[in-house]
Amino acid sequence: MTAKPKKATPAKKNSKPAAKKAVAASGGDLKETQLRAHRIDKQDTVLTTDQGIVVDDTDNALRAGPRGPNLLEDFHLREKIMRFDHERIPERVVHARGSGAHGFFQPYGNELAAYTKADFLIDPSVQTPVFVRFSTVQGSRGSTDTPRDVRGFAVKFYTQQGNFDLVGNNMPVFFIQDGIKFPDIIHAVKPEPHHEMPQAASAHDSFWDFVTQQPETMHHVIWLMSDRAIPRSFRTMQGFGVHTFRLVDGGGKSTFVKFHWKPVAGTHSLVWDEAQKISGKDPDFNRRDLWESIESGAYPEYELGVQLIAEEDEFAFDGIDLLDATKLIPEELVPVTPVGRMVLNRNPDNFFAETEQIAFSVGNVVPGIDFTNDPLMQARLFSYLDTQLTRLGGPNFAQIPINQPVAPVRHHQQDGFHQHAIPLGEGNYHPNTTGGGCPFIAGADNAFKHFPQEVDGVKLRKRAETFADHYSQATLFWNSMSAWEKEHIVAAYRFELGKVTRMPIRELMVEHLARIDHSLAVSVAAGVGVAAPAKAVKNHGRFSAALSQDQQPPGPITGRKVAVLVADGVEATGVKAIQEGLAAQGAVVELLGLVDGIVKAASGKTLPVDRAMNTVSSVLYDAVVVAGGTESADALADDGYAVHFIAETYKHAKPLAILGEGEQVVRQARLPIFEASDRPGKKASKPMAGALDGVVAVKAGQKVTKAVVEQFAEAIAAHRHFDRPVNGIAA
Ligand code: HDE
Repeated sequence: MTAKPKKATPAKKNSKPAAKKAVAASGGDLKETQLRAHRIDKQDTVLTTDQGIVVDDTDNALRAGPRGPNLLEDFHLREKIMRFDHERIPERVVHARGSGAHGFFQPYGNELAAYTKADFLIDPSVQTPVFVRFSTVQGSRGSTDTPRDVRGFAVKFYTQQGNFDLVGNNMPVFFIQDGIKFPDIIHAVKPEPHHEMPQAASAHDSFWDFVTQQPETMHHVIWLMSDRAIPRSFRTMQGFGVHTFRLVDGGGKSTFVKFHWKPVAGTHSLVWDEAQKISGKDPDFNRRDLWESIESGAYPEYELGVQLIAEEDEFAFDGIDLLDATKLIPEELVPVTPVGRMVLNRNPDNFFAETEQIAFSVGNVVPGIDFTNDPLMQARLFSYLDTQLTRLGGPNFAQIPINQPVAPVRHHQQDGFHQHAIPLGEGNYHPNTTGGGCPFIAGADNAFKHFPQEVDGVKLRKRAETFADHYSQATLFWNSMSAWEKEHIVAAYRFELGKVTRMPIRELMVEHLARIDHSLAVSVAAGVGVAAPAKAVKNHGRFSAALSQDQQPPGPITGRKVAVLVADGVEATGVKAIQEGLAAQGAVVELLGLVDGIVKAASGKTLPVDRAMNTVSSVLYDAVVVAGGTESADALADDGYAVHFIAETYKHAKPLAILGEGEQVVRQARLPIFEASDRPGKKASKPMAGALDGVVAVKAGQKVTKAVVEQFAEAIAAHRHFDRPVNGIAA
């Protein structure tokens, strides 16, 4: 019997915007071609089993009579259930929660040709396809995007010389110095073994117990307590290779290198209260942002930079051992040279096939890039291959489409689970004559040659003495923060330690903090019920401006999300001016009504509502506009949700535009943005003029001019306005 093909429905969801197609064709196309061969296009096809047998019914199991038992011979049922039972593979033991994207990398010029023979870094005419996976570390695969945590920033470069993986993080240092401590730190931070709590959080006893017992964690932990641990978006966070690598030129000369990614969209974070609320309102917040930016053609972009250190300068940095991953080299000592850009311009077709199955490894390097003796890196060289063997079900995971190099693969490895290739011939060993000696060994020029570093030493288990200082760079970081960054760090320590149930752990942590900075320790102690510590050391006073997020360029407003609160009777001209003005700069502007559908403007026209306010939340937006119009303002002022929306926006230091009568709604929120004599309940009603602390106000009856829109756009670009008095705001 032949089944009739069902009528095909158009593949609407998969159709790509035109702009996207154009870029994908010029960059990232090698991988695109490669993956195409593996895609299964289900359009205009009939349903079959795994064996290619056409199926005539997938809604009813085969049974003996309509009310009878199932029959074992129903191969379609058996296969369907068997496949379902085995859909899950082990999640990554760390970095389980991740989001990925395709793109390309392109060097600006050939400056690095003097340092490396890695073609993809030195040929500006070549766009190398990349796949990037961003991740959190602690939580499970289904956990929230916005915990306080380190973010993974892993890039696979599909170069013509083979795959190079830069498996980095969004912080430039790591918790531990020796890989043998990795299981300990991860056990400590993961949910506690007796009750598997808390999920995606470091605020618990075992993490802080480990931290206080292992002071080498101090530098990374202060980064973790900073807003770097709650990025606004994957588009707005930096990335770091963390370890010192080597670049090796054609003549075999090595130069130490540290890799940096700098986001074009600026380096911006959430605030902690907001991050926690987002975890409930939209746990996919960062994943959605990445996906939507790419779908809309606002491609995330990062600049690759390198810090280069000559081999002979290995010991030139006082107190910094290049092999110690808990230390960074301040940019003031070694500047970051920009060498190329990475653009993420294509979303994966299938989450599991690509983002889940991708396998990164620090060990994947190409000729021209090499390792150092960093003891953290050395352990990683083993770990990634090892974990993937289990996670991806056997040794053939490099054959999974997303992991395949674009460079040809020819070797004598064979068999094992999931062998997809069909190797031809008899010569499956080297040397051979049966296969004509092939594949033969390449000449020195294009082969990977390990840097011939001299190694000599006594076998021992010992850290170098140059690894002993655990506090100076934590102090450097603290000294480099602006006032609001320091406030957020203190609040984070207070929050985290406040969740620690064992007082001795809190006390010990405060003692450690006193070795970083006394004022920091005193402020934290005051919040966690611990006595203020004695002064332990003198702050060295050094700082590095590059470490502060406040010092980073703000970036354009492309992709920032702006909510406009409207109700029936809204003054539409002002809304239109701000909507069009911001959209022209790439912002995503959404009209939020009290209910979905349309609002009737005061002019009689109708405006379409993008979303009903109760389906979203202020924490999902970067800036808010309260529209004018008496009737609209009355309705919004009467709605607790709308008033809360505004109060929360202000509390989280976000830009706020108040148009005309919209002021009434803002007054209802009791924000300290009007002159003291002008607070709610008082008679005077002078709205604030101009932009102060990110608040832009336009008086009733006045036009929303281009200058006003520009002022608001600048406030959005600056991201947050922390000079505001926000403590008294209930939100
Ligand atoms: Fe990882 N790490 N790691 N790590 N790591 C993994 O590999 C490990 C470290 C990083 O999106 C695992 O395939 C050890 C530093 C990222 O797929 C595992 C040590 C840095 C990702 C593993 C470290 C990282 C991982 C888990 C200490 C920043 C996600 C699953 C010696 C430079 C990659 C997997 C992705 C993933 C081991 C330390 C970054 C278990 C043993 C330092 C971004 O192999």
